Amino acid sequence: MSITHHDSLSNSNGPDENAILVGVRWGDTSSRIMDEHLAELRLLTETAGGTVVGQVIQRRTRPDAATFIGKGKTESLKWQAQELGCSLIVFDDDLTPSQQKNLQQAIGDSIKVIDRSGLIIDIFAQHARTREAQTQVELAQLQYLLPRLTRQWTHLERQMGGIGTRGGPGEAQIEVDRRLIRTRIKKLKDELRHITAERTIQSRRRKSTYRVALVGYTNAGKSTLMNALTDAGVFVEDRLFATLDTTTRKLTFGENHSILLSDTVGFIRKLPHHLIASFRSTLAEVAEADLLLKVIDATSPQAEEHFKTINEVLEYLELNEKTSIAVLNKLDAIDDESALKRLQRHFPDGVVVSASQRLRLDQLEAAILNAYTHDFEECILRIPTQLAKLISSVYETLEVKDRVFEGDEAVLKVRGPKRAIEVFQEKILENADR
Ligand SMILES: Nc1nc2c(ncn2[C@@H]2O[C@H](COP(=O)(O)OP(=O)(O)OP(=O)(O)O)[C@@H](O)[C@H]2O)c(=O)[nH]1
Ligand SMILES: [Mg+2]
Repeated sequence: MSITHHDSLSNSNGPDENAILVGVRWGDTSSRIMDEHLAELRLLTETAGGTVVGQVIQRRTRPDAATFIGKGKTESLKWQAQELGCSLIVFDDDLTPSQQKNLQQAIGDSIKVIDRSGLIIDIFAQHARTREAQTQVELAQLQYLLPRLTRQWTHLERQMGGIGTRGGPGEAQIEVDRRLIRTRIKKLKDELRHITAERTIQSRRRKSTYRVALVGYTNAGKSTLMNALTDAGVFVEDRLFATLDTTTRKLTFGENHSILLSDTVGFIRKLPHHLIASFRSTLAEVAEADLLLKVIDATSPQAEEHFKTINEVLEYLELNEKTSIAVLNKLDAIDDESALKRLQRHFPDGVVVSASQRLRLDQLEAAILNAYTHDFEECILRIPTQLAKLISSVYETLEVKDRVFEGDEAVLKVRGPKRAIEVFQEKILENADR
């Protein structure tokens, strides 16, 4: 079984798909929040290649077990979708496999029903370029698909293709049973383990260097900031999920200090858990970072919610305890002074910058340097004097505050990055074992 990957957005979009968005206002959700969530869903739908022609908001206290929005509402939704010439209905909330199946049955084969997770996975499938990203996306797709694989669904897919089914198993696999998909899932997991192992070897080589990772909501400006700080030339675009891979570059500043900076995939509200889990190997740089730069689009009315989302995803990855700096980006585009003030109150230690206009980047570098030196340690290294090379390498890397000789050992009192000291300690032990 294989997955079709598309070379460019334009030829993967196919004919325009008109879409209706469906949002449910639960109990205390304000209408402003609802509008903002649907605006984001619209952006997602457009990113996937659809055109939004209508939206439906329903008030509910809890989801209907069978159809999520209830039988009556489903009927009126069907009617509206037909009136507007839609081929697609997108739910802002996640549907259970059986809700999706029931809705699809009620609405009929000519209009496809998908949920937010299905839409996001579809966008990832369109944007995946490297082998690693493609493997991770395919894994997430198959895990999403597995409980939804009914005759109904496969029949639909054969008829329609397009958003929500793109990149999924194609016509040749329609009769393929669940066991085949499970085998494929296992193979993809093995492949990812392989990629992760390679990455571990790579990262061992870089072990002594302080690591900083950019994290943040999609479209916040992480890649632009990466380029501004390191001239990495990472692809930047005003679209969601432009970056699906990790790029790491060296950043040198201050008195010969160098760190590694990584840019990686963005987060979004309700990011499907399958997708986060599949992207673990891409997110390895985040896992290994000493410092996280949480990049926030300060022009967004949702900035605080975006920050919450970043933390939720990090919590899911069990990386929420890491030292971090909030970076409020797009300073040049903020016209509401009071909004900025409010944000600054919310993030008192946040650094305000403009990545694209390269404003106040020196303040961000100072904050990074501060966190970096905060991580410095002082300790005593005892090195046999015949290891002259190792001793001179200590002098090159660390600050040597004091030196005495005891027998045939040099006793050095050093200060420097924790990681670098640890690497020297390991080397001394290795030599002692010989
Ligand atoms: N006005 C303004 N726009 C910015 C700034 N930084 C980035 N942008 C724009 O914001 C959009 C997204 O930038 P990216 O750097 O691709 O954002 P990202 O966080 O890497 O996004 P993904 O990779 O899609 O998750 C682009 O259109 C950038 O030009 C800034 O400081 N000011
Ligand atoms: Mg990016």
